Amino acid sequence: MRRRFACAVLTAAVGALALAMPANADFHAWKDATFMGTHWSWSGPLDQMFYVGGDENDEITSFKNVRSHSVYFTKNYPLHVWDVNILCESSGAETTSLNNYRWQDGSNVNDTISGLQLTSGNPC
Ligand SMILES: [Ca+2]
Repeated sequence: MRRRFACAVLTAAVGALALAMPANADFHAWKDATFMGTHWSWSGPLDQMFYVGGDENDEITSFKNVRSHSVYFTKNYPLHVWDVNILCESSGAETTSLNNYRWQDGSNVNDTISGLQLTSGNPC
């Protein structure tokens, strides 16, 4: 009985969290650690890779995915078919420093993101 109640509470909490993060919310990133420095945000396009922009390229250090859907990061843009350096961050994911992240090639993610894809689903 207690387990069933806990499960119901957890389900309600997850549901409330999903409602709190609308699909069309912006993805947020900052130039410096701990969400400091220049702030950037993107709301689209959806489901296609795009260049982060000249000022943002190779500068992102912290981020918050407040969307209800996943976001892909790529080290390079455009992404070539042989390029394995892609990360998927789920809804609610955030970090105070991308120095804690590594690409598939082993290199540090900090100050190296060039492409983003805001998905309309939850692939990761
Ligand atoms: Ca930076």
